[in-house]
Amino acid sequence: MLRRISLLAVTTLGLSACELPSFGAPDPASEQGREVFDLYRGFAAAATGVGVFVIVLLAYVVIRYRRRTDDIPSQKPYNVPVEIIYTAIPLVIVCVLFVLSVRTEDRVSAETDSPDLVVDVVGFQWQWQFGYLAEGIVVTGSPETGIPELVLPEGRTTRLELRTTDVNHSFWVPQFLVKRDLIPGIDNAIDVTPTEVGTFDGVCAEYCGLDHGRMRFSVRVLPADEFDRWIDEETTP
Ligand SMILES: [Cu+2]
Repeated sequence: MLRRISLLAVTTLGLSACELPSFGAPDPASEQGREVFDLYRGFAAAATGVGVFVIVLLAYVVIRYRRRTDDIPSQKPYNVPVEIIYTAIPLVIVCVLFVLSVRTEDRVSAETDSPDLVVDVVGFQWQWQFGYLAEGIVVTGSPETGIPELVLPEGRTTRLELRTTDVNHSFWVPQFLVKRDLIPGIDNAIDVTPTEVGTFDGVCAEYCGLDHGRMRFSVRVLPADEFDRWIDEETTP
């Protein structure tokens, strides 16, 4: 029976490692998002594998040792080898997940020395402003102009410099799977390399007052040549 349980556990873990589902995460639309997506799937697969293994063991114990006679089963208090195993295995799992997390965090937070584009992202109560300072383009959201649009080139790395003029906000595009706070007095930045052309929703992810829920923006990713044309159009008087 134990051999069958181990076989089932190994099969479950093996299967989950081969064809990992998304476990509810959005499809990543950037290189950095892909890193987070893969890490998340690894975590979810490990948790599922451990969960299934525990449930199988519980079911085995409940069925195998159900009360069939009035005899009290063996009450052996210690089993040192088993205790070592069930302490060591979770430790190994936690260490592996920890190392994978640090490596992913390093890659996602890495800032290239030479970004292809720099956009100054300013959050304020309760709108966003996107400034392409080198190109002389500024997009500001307002109740009149509607949700502001951040236009980015596909396949190029854009540095987003994140500032706030009042309270804490947080820049979050769910399909980039990366979120970074805008904190008064702190210069935060993230690099994003979009891999999908399309339009994606963005929101403020840090409660910042009355109209926080309306502090939205959209991101339009264009193929690089179309992006260059967009810059030309925007800068042509
Ligand atoms: Cu907010």
